Amino acid sequence: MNDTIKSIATIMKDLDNVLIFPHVNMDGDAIGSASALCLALRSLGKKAYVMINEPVPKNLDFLECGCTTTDDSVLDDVQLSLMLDCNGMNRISGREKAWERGRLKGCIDHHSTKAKEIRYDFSRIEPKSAATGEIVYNVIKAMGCEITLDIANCIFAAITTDTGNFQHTNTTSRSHEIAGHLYKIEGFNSKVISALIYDRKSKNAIKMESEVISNLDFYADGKLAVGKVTQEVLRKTGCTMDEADGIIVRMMSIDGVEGACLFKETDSSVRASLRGRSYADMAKAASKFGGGGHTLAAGCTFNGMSLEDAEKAMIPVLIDTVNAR
Ligand SMILES: [Mn+2]
Repeated sequence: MNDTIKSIATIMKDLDNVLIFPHVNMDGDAIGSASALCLALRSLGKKAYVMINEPVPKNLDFLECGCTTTDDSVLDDVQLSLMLDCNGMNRISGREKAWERGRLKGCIDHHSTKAKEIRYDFSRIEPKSAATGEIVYNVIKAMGCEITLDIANCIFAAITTDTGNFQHTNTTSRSHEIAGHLYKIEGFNSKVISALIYDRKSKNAIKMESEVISNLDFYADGKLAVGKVTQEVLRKTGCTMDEADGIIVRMMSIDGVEGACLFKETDSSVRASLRGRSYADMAKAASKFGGGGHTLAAGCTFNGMSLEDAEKAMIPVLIDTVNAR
Protein backbone atom coordinates (compact mmCIF):
# COMPACT_ATOMS: atom_id res chain seq x y z
CA MET A 1 0.00 0.00 0.00
CA ASN A 2 1.27 3.41 -0.93
CA ASP A 3 1.65 6.07 1.71
CA THR A 4 0.25 9.43 0.69
CA ILE A 5 2.44 12.33 -0.42
CA LYS A 6 1.12 14.25 2.55
CA SER A 7 2.01 11.60 5.11
CA ILE A 8 5.49 11.19 3.61
CA ALA A 9 5.99 14.96 3.76
CA THR A 10 4.89 14.94 7.40
CA ILE A 11 7.32 12.14 8.30
CA MET A 12 10.21 13.78 6.48
CA LYS A 13 9.58 17.13 8.15
CA ASP A 14 9.96 15.42 11.51
CA LEU A 15 13.37 13.94 10.74
CA ASP A 16 16.73 15.65 10.97
CA ASN A 17 19.33 13.32 9.48
CA VAL A 18 18.55 11.73 6.15
CA LEU A 19 20.58 9.67 3.69
CA ILE A 20 19.20 9.40 0.15
CA PHE A 21 20.13 6.45 -2.06
CA PRO A 22 19.75 6.78 -5.86
CA HIS A 23 20.22 3.63 -7.93
CA VAL A 24 23.49 2.31 -9.34
CA ASN A 25 24.38 3.44 -12.87
CA MET A 26 22.60 6.62 -11.93
CA ASP A 27 20.65 8.48 -14.57
CA GLY A 28 19.23 11.99 -14.63
CA ASP A 29 16.13 10.98 -12.68
CA ALA A 30 18.10 9.16 -9.97
CA ILE A 31 20.60 11.93 -9.25
CA GLY A 32 18.22 14.78 -10.14
CA SER A 33 15.42 13.72 -7.84
CA ALA A 34 17.88 12.76 -5.08
CA SER A 35 19.60 16.15 -5.12
CA ALA A 36 16.29 18.03 -5.38
CA LEU A 37 14.97 16.31 -2.26
CA CYS A 38 18.29 16.74 -0.46
CA LEU A 39 18.31 20.48 -1.18
CA ALA A 40 14.71 20.81 -0.02
CA LEU A 41 15.47 19.00 3.26
CA ARG A 42 18.51 21.20 3.82
CA SER A 43 16.37 24.29 3.24
CA LEU A 44 14.35 23.13 6.24
CA GLY A 45 17.54 23.07 8.34
CA LYS A 46 18.03 19.32 8.19
CA LYS A 47 21.17 17.37 7.53
CA ALA A 48 20.81 15.39 4.33
CA TYR A 49 23.15 13.73 1.87
CA VAL A 50 22.91 11.75 -1.33
CA MET A 51 24.94 8.58 -0.74
CA ILE A 52 26.78 7.35 -3.82
CA ASN A 53 29.70 5.00 -4.48
CA GLU A 54 30.46 5.77 -8.11
CA PRO A 55 31.26 8.97 -9.95
CA VAL A 56 28.29 10.96 -11.24
CA PRO A 57 28.27 10.71 -15.06
CA LYS A 58 29.97 13.73 -16.59
CA ASN A 59 26.86 15.06 -18.34
CA LEU A 60 24.98 15.00 -15.02
CA ASP A 61 27.73 16.53 -12.84
CA PHE A 62 25.82 19.80 -12.43
CA LEU A 63 23.08 17.90 -10.60
CA GLU A 64 25.29 17.08 -7.61
CA CYS A 65 24.66 20.54 -6.11
CA GLY A 66 27.02 19.76 -3.21
CA CYS A 67 24.69 16.98 -2.04
CA THR A 68 26.62 13.80 -2.81
CA THR A 69 28.96 11.95 -0.50
CA THR A 70 30.78 8.61 -0.58
CA ASP A 71 31.45 8.69 3.16
CA ASP A 72 29.47 5.96 4.99
CA SER A 73 29.87 7.75 8.30
CA VAL A 74 28.91 11.22 7.10
CA LEU A 75 26.14 11.57 9.70
CA ASP A 76 26.44 10.57 13.38
CA ASP A 77 22.91 9.33 13.60
CA VAL A 78 20.90 8.43 10.53
CA GLN A 79 17.19 8.76 11.17
CA LEU A 80 16.12 7.79 7.66
CA SER A 81 17.63 5.85 4.77
CA LEU A 82 15.56 6.66 1.70
CA MET A 83 15.73 4.68 -1.51
CA LEU A 84 14.99 6.84 -4.53
CA ASP A 85 14.11 5.84 -8.10
CA CYS A 86 14.64 2.20 -7.11
CA ASN A 87 13.36 -0.20 -4.49
CA GLY A 88 15.65 -3.20 -4.05
CA MET A 89 19.03 -3.86 -2.41
CA ASN A 90 20.62 -4.89 -5.73
CA ARG A 91 19.97 -1.34 -6.97
CA ILE A 92 22.12 0.21 -4.22
CA SER A 93 24.85 -2.40 -4.20
CA GLY A 94 28.06 -1.36 -2.48
CA ARG A 95 26.16 0.94 -0.10
CA GLU A 96 24.46 -1.69 2.06
CA LYS A 97 26.37 -0.67 5.19
CA ALA A 98 25.30 2.96 4.89
CA TRP A 99 21.72 1.88 4.10
CA GLU A 100 21.50 -0.22 7.28
CA ARG A 101 22.41 2.82 9.38
CA GLY A 102 18.99 4.39 8.86
CA ARG A 103 16.64 3.79 11.80
CA LEU A 104 13.73 4.25 9.44
CA LYS A 105 13.67 2.94 5.87
CA GLY A 106 11.70 4.66 3.14
CA CYS A 107 11.22 4.40 -0.59
CA ILE A 108 10.01 6.73 -3.33
CA ASP A 109 10.03 5.15 -6.77
CA HIS A 110 8.17 4.68 -10.04
CA HIS A 111 9.45 1.25 -11.11
CA SER A 112 6.74 -1.36 -11.35
CA THR A 113 9.02 -4.32 -10.64
CA LYS A 114 8.97 -4.51 -6.87
CA ALA A 115 11.66 -6.01 -4.67
CA LYS A 116 10.27 -7.76 -1.63
CA GLU A 117 13.32 -8.12 0.59
CA ILE A 118 13.03 -4.77 2.34
CA ARG A 119 10.41 -3.82 4.91
CA TYR A 120 9.91 -0.14 4.42
CA ASP A 121 8.51 2.06 7.19
CA PHE A 122 6.96 4.12 4.42
CA SER A 123 6.95 3.86 0.67
CA ARG A 124 5.34 5.33 -2.39
CA ILE A 125 5.67 3.62 -5.74
CA GLU A 126 3.90 5.28 -8.66
CA PRO A 127 4.46 3.26 -11.84
CA LYS A 128 2.38 5.79 -13.78
CA SER A 129 4.73 8.64 -12.96
CA ALA A 130 7.14 9.28 -15.80
CA ALA A 131 9.93 10.12 -13.39
CA THR A 132 10.61 9.82 -9.68
CA GLY A 133 11.30 13.55 -10.00
CA GLU A 134 7.55 14.11 -10.41
CA ILE A 135 6.80 12.39 -7.09
CA VAL A 136 9.68 14.18 -5.38
CA TYR A 137 8.40 17.52 -6.71
CA ASN A 138 5.07 16.84 -5.04
CA VAL A 139 6.74 15.80 -1.77
CA ILE A 140 8.85 18.97 -1.79
CA LYS A 141 5.74 21.10 -2.37
CA ALA A 142 3.89 19.21 0.37
CA MET A 143 6.75 19.93 2.78
CA GLY A 144 6.16 23.61 2.05
CA CYS A 145 9.62 24.18 0.58
CA GLU A 146 10.42 26.85 -1.94
CA ILE A 147 11.35 25.55 -5.37
CA THR A 148 14.75 27.20 -5.81
CA LEU A 149 16.52 27.41 -9.15
CA ASP A 150 18.79 24.48 -8.22
CA ILE A 151 15.79 22.35 -7.25
CA ALA A 152 13.99 23.34 -10.47
CA ASN A 153 17.02 22.36 -12.54
CA CYS A 154 17.23 18.98 -10.79
CA ILE A 155 13.53 18.23 -11.22
CA PHE A 156 13.57 19.29 -14.87
CA ALA A 157 16.63 17.11 -15.52
CA ALA A 158 14.89 14.18 -13.83
CA ILE A 159 11.75 14.53 -15.95
CA THR A 160 13.41 15.34 -19.27
CA THR A 161 15.81 12.39 -19.06
CA ASP A 162 13.22 9.81 -17.99
CA THR A 163 10.72 10.94 -20.64
CA GLY A 164 13.32 11.18 -23.43
CA ASN A 165 12.61 14.90 -23.78
CA PHE A 166 8.89 14.34 -23.26
CA GLN A 167 8.82 11.94 -26.21
CA HIS A 168 8.34 8.57 -24.47
CA THR A 169 4.86 7.15 -23.94
CA ASN A 170 5.29 7.54 -20.16
CA THR A 171 4.96 11.33 -20.58
CA THR A 172 1.71 12.65 -19.10
CA SER A 173 -0.02 15.97 -18.71
CA ARG A 174 1.43 16.02 -15.20
CA SER A 175 4.98 15.79 -16.58
CA HIS A 176 4.26 18.90 -18.61
CA GLU A 177 2.40 20.62 -15.78
CA ILE A 178 5.32 20.21 -13.40
CA ALA A 179 7.74 21.39 -16.11
CA GLY A 180 5.36 24.32 -16.67
CA HIS A 181 5.70 25.31 -13.01
CA LEU A 182 9.49 25.15 -13.27
CA TYR A 183 9.44 27.69 -16.11
CA LYS A 184 8.06 30.21 -13.62
CA ILE A 185 11.13 29.96 -11.35
CA GLU A 186 13.36 32.98 -11.82
CA GLY A 187 16.40 32.18 -13.93
CA PHE A 188 15.09 28.82 -15.11
CA ASN A 189 16.15 28.01 -18.66
CA SER A 190 15.29 24.59 -20.01
CA LYS A 191 17.62 25.00 -22.98
CA VAL A 192 20.61 25.46 -20.66
CA ILE A 193 19.76 22.27 -18.77
CA SER A 194 19.12 20.27 -21.95
CA ALA A 195 22.42 21.44 -23.43
CA LEU A 196 24.28 20.44 -20.26
CA ILE A 197 22.75 16.97 -20.38
CA TYR A 198 22.74 16.23 -24.10
CA ASP A 199 25.30 18.44 -25.81
CA ARG A 200 28.51 17.67 -23.97
CA LYS A 201 29.55 14.46 -25.69
CA SER A 202 33.25 13.97 -26.30
CA LYS A 203 34.49 13.40 -29.85
CA ASN A 204 35.51 9.94 -28.72
CA ALA A 205 31.98 9.19 -27.54
CA ILE A 206 30.64 10.06 -30.99
CA LYS A 207 33.28 7.77 -32.50
CA MET A 208 32.17 4.97 -30.18
CA GLU A 209 28.55 5.57 -31.09
CA SER A 210 29.38 5.31 -34.81
CA GLU A 211 31.34 2.14 -34.19
CA VAL A 212 28.50 0.47 -32.27
CA ILE A 213 25.77 1.67 -34.63
CA SER A 214 27.63 0.49 -37.75
CA ASN A 215 27.93 -2.99 -36.23
CA LEU A 216 24.33 -3.50 -35.11
CA ASP A 217 22.65 -6.86 -35.62
CA PHE A 218 19.00 -7.03 -36.60
CA TYR A 219 16.53 -9.83 -35.90
CA ALA A 220 12.83 -10.52 -36.38
CA ASP A 221 12.57 -8.71 -39.72
CA GLY A 222 14.31 -5.65 -38.35
CA LYS A 223 12.04 -5.32 -35.32
CA LEU A 224 14.89 -6.08 -32.92
CA ALA A 225 18.20 -4.18 -32.96
CA VAL A 226 21.12 -5.46 -30.92
CA GLY A 227 24.31 -3.53 -30.24
CA LYS A 228 27.45 -4.24 -28.27
CA VAL A 229 29.78 -2.00 -26.33
CA THR A 230 32.73 -4.31 -25.78
CA GLN A 231 35.89 -3.63 -23.83
CA GLU A 232 37.64 -3.60 -27.18
CA VAL A 233 35.38 -0.82 -28.49
CA LEU A 234 36.08 1.21 -25.34
CA ARG A 235 39.83 0.70 -25.72
CA LYS A 236 39.78 1.53 -29.39
CA THR A 237 37.81 4.75 -28.93
CA GLY A 238 39.22 5.77 -25.55
CA CYS A 239 35.79 5.92 -23.93
CA THR A 240 34.36 4.88 -20.59
CA MET A 241 31.15 2.88 -20.35
CA ASP A 242 29.05 5.78 -19.02
CA GLU A 243 29.61 7.53 -22.35
CA ALA A 244 27.60 4.78 -24.08
CA ASP A 245 24.33 5.98 -22.56
CA GLY A 246 22.79 7.68 -25.57
CA ILE A 247 23.47 4.89 -28.05
CA ILE A 248 20.27 2.98 -27.39
CA VAL A 249 18.26 6.12 -28.16
CA ARG A 250 19.85 6.16 -31.62
CA MET A 251 19.01 2.49 -32.06
CA MET A 252 15.38 3.19 -31.23
CA SER A 253 15.26 5.96 -33.84
CA ILE A 254 15.65 3.40 -36.64
CA ASP A 255 12.49 2.89 -38.67
CA GLY A 256 10.78 -0.41 -37.93
CA VAL A 257 12.65 -1.14 -34.70
CA GLU A 258 10.23 -2.17 -31.94
CA GLY A 259 12.86 -3.27 -29.44
CA ALA A 260 16.53 -2.55 -28.84
CA CYS A 261 19.13 -4.24 -26.70
CA LEU A 262 22.51 -2.75 -25.97
CA PHE A 263 24.99 -5.11 -24.34
CA LYS A 264 27.65 -3.49 -22.20
CA GLU A 265 30.62 -5.69 -21.44
CA THR A 266 32.60 -5.19 -18.22
CA ASP A 267 35.40 -7.33 -16.78
CA SER A 268 33.10 -9.49 -14.72
CA SER A 269 29.62 -9.09 -16.17
CA VAL A 270 27.48 -8.13 -19.12
CA ARG A 271 24.73 -5.56 -18.69
CA ALA A 272 21.82 -5.48 -21.13
CA SER A 273 19.93 -2.20 -21.56
CA LEU A 274 16.53 -2.75 -23.16
CA ARG A 275 14.07 -0.39 -24.82
CA GLY A 276 10.68 -0.99 -26.40
CA ARG A 277 8.74 1.28 -28.72
CA SER A 278 5.06 0.49 -28.19
CA TYR A 279 4.09 -3.04 -27.18
CA ALA A 280 7.29 -4.98 -26.41
CA ASP A 281 7.30 -5.73 -22.66
CA MET A 282 10.97 -5.25 -21.89
CA ALA A 283 10.49 -5.38 -18.10
CA LYS A 284 9.12 -8.90 -18.51
CA ALA A 285 12.03 -9.90 -20.73
CA ALA A 286 14.52 -8.45 -18.23
CA SER A 287 12.82 -10.18 -15.31
CA LYS A 288 13.58 -13.57 -16.88
CA PHE A 289 17.21 -12.80 -16.09
CA GLY A 290 16.75 -11.26 -12.67
CA GLY A 291 16.44 -7.70 -13.98
CA GLY A 292 13.52 -5.31 -14.24
CA GLY A 293 12.46 -1.77 -14.95
CA HIS A 294 9.63 -0.24 -16.92
CA THR A 295 7.67 -1.87 -19.73
CA LEU A 296 9.48 0.14 -22.39
CA ALA A 297 12.81 0.68 -20.61
CA ALA A 298 14.43 -2.06 -18.61
CA GLY A 299 17.68 -3.86 -18.00
CA CYS A 300 19.40 -6.87 -16.53
CA THR A 301 22.88 -8.04 -15.66
CA PHE A 302 24.56 -11.32 -16.52
CA ASN A 303 27.16 -11.90 -13.83
CA GLY A 304 30.21 -13.96 -14.66
CA MET A 305 28.95 -14.60 -18.19
CA SER A 306 30.69 -13.94 -21.48
CA LEU A 307 29.11 -11.54 -23.94
CA GLU A 308 28.53 -14.43 -26.33
CA ASP A 309 26.67 -16.46 -23.72
CA ALA A 310 24.61 -13.47 -22.64
CA GLU A 311 23.61 -12.93 -26.27
CA LYS A 312 22.68 -16.58 -26.66
CA ALA A 313 20.44 -16.40 -23.61
CA MET A 314 18.89 -13.01 -24.25
CA ILE A 315 18.25 -12.73 -27.98
CA PRO A 316 15.68 -15.56 -28.32
CA VAL A 317 13.68 -14.00 -25.47
CA LEU A 318 13.83 -10.61 -27.17
CA ILE A 319 12.77 -12.02 -30.53
CA ASP A 320 9.70 -13.48 -28.80
CA THR A 321 9.14 -10.14 -27.08
CA VAL A 322 9.09 -8.08 -30.30
CA ASN A 323 7.02 -10.77 -32.05
CA ALA A 324 4.45 -10.91 -29.25
CA ARG A 325 1.60 -9.27 -31.03
MN1 LIG B 1 13.43 6.99 -13.03
